[in-house]
Amino acid sequence: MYSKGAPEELYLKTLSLEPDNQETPIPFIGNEHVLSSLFYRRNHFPYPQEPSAGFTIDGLVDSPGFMSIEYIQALPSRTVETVLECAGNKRSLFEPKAFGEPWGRGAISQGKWKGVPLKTLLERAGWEQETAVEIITAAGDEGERPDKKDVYAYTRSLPVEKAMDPDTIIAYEYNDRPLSFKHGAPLRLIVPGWYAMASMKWIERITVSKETFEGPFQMIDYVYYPHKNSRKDAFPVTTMNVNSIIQSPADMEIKKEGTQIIEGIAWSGEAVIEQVEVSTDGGQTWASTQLEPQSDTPYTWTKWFYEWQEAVAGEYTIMARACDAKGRQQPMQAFWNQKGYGYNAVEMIQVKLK
Ligand SMILES: Nc1nc2c(c(=O)[nH]1)N[C@H]1C(S)=C(S)[C@@H](COP(=O)(O)O)O[C@H]1N2
Ligand SMILES: [Mo]
Repeated sequence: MYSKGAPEELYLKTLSLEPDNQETPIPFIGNEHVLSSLFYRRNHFPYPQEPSAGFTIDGLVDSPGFMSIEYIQALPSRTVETVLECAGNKRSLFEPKAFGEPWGRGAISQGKWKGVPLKTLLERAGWEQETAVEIITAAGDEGERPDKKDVYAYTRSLPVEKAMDPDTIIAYEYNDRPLSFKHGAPLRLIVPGWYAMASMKWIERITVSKETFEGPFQMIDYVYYPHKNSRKDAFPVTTMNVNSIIQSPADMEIKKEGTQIIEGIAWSGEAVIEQVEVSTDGGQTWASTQLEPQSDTPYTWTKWFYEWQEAVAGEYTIMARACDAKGRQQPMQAFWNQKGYGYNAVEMIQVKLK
């Protein structure tokens, strides 16, 4: 199923310009690979001046050096279709509110990425797999953080296990076209299953390390702090939670009574979506929806539909809840955390039928 609007009639929803943060118009997108021009944008800093035409690989490797884009494109490629979702997607729905970019439901998109498995590149460089603990990637964009004096480049690490996953790739193409600059060209990491802070754009350096990396983008940000004024019980943000969006009707929409189609998408970072249920009576009773999976990959979203027969005039609370093949289900209450990550409470909207 393809988007409802002609692509030239759809636009991103702007949150900020410097840095550039914009949402995908998610209610109008179907099961397709989202156009690069409609793919949400999430940046911590202004765009890098001159992205490098390859990256340096160093640390625990036999042959440190520069891997150029030409070298990488000549290696056997791998293509993965996956959702990227910002960990802050739906942050504005938290109660009490959480500070940060006030994302609605549009900090998510999906598409087809072509590149080379990170594993292949590590092997080419002769990495010391036995001693390696983490793979650190550093990008070309940098700036000040509100909580620190120094200038930081966007840098994060991946545990060796996730780095070794054949679907963790360094991508140079998106939807059969060269990757666009704003989405990380020439080379970006794609880490399917994890929230997208891990999918580093504009890669400049890859370092094989025997120590865990402690930069602010994983020790301060992208950490769940479950309590208001303390760092107690903190743990890192990694895999995407099972989640769904009601695309139509819109929240607070007024419609004519009669049969209604309720539709949306559902996804999970860990397994395929097995079931999506809808309630039209505020959660008292639930009905199964019809699923239209895009493919058998666990990484893309699943489109779902429900026909609400002969609904009569009144005000209704409509809910949707997804369940994945690992039995993970959306909770009624979101897991509140200071920085507002991973919101995945049961989707809830209200409609008035006349
Ligand atoms: N170099 C770099 N990579 C980055 C970021 C960034 O600010 N700089 N933001 C991350 C975050 S938080 C997200 S959600 C995704 C967004 O990717 P997109 O802008 O292509 O949608 O990129 C990730 N990779
Ligand atoms: Mo993000």
